[in-house]
Amino acid sequence: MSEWWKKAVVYQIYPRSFMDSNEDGIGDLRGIEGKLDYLKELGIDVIWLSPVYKSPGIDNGYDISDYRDIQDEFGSLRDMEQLISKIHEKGMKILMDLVVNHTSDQHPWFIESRSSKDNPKRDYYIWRDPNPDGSAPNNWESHFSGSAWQFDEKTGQYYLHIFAKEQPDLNWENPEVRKEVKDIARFWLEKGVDGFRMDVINFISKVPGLPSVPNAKGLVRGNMFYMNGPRVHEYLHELNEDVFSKYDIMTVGETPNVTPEIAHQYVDKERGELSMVFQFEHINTDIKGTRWQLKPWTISEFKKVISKWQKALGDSGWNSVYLSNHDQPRSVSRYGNDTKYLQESAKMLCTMDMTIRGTPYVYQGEELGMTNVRFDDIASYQDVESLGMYNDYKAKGIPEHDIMELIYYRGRDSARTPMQWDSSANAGFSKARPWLKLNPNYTWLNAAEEVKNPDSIFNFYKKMIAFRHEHSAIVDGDFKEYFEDHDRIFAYERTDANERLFILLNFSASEFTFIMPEELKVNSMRLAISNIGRKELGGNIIKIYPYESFVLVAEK
Ligand code: TEU
Ligand code: CA
Repeated sequence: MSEWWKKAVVYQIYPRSFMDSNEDGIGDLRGIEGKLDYLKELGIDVIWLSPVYKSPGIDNGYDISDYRDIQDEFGSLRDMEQLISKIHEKGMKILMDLVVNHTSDQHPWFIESRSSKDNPKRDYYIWRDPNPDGSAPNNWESHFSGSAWQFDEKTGQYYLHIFAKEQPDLNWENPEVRKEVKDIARFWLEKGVDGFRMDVINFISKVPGLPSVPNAKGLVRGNMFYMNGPRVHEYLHELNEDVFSKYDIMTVGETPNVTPEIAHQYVDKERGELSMVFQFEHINTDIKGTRWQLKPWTISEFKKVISKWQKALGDSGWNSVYLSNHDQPRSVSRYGNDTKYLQESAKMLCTMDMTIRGTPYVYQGEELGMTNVRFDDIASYQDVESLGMYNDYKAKGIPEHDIMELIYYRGRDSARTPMQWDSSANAGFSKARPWLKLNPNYTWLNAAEEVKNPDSIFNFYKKMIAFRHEHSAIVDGDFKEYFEDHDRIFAYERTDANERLFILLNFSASEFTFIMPEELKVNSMRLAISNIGRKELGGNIIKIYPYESFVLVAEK
């Protein structure tokens, strides 16, 4: 199989917030179809859709009740087939989001499973007796707060849910469950989709006995007992053997808590599992354990993690490259500067994403420099995760102000505010009131403005994507880091048989003089990209501007 995905640039769409075509305030498939030319113009190769299957929407589609049909709000199966063929007609590819660690509690399998202890589907999920005192089988905490176990009156047992109680975990030890998953994958591959993003796929194998986390006070996440569990590689290899390997597709596994060593086990070609994974180390550089325990972010730690992964994967295995998605705050607000240096810092981050080794993912609105939002009160927030934390922390007596600051800094809704298409009512996203409030900055930060402005963030993305497509060293070249100890600059070289690229990124708002060592031979290189309109380097002693980035090229 060709490894076309190594050269591809992927764009993630969060369908609810992308474009509404029928005036109900919710984005939909026809809305996406109407914007394909925008994505084509940007230079995108692959579109990944967050889940659009039938779902009660407790976790915005990550709780699926029918894997073979489309949620009414998004359209019909017919619309989906049409979208797939339109995407292909325009020379792009499409990935679906396969969420199979858990289903919705409204999935017919779960409805049957909970109906009686001897129902044939009982064993599709993870049921356990209560402890003698009636308490939950272990001390695991759900990612969305509270116990990971829900007691079911009818049969007197608890079921496991690592996420919301409406998202019961599937029992992958049951071969019938694995067969169902293969059938679902085949169903979509036969419809022409070009691969899958696989939700929390490293959670599917639980340690037998489901032990409590030792020495814990109260509830804690049982990560060590279900992340990268004992049979996960067996299951993925089986899926690959029986299904994935029969198609020319790509697969990207969402895998929190992986090190490069663990990632190799998922993505090295000879393992026959996945094409690549989303690791979390770089985006967890501002937290201590869970999402809500913050620590200060430093450029030094961030670039250390990025370069560790750059060095570890590439010759064997493959990286995915991303700074944002629907679960993360907006990248420019987090790693750049979303006020004074919005333009410069968004373009600097883009320069990094498009020049390091791996397949880059652009999250909707990132190409415009969309920023985090601050709504005044909790009633404006929708995300099950933020609301779960809010109620939990309220009950613990944490002040309202502190909780809201956490949501502003880290909540998922900032990434989910509707796409900002133009400056008209509701940002051109919908004629009706959107399901989640807009970021008020849409009046000046929007696609219509940026598409026509040659110096916009959008046009910089377009230029960088084209640049990436034209330079083989970005895909295949080595990665070599310079000035490792510098606390503001991240600099590296990408080299293959044809060319040598040198990239410098200033991750800070400071301006300073920098001396380029002679051995870098920068004066014999061409300045190909600058995010501040620089025309030349002009020697070895350079004044570096806030959030400046540039790319130098030398042909061999
Ligand atoms: O996310 C899983 C995940 O581990 C986190 O990013 C999660 O959002 C949580 O915030 C950890 O603090 C995936 C999906 O991307 C997410 O949208 C879903 O809510 C989740 O799985 C459950 O399907
Ligand atoms: Ca709609």
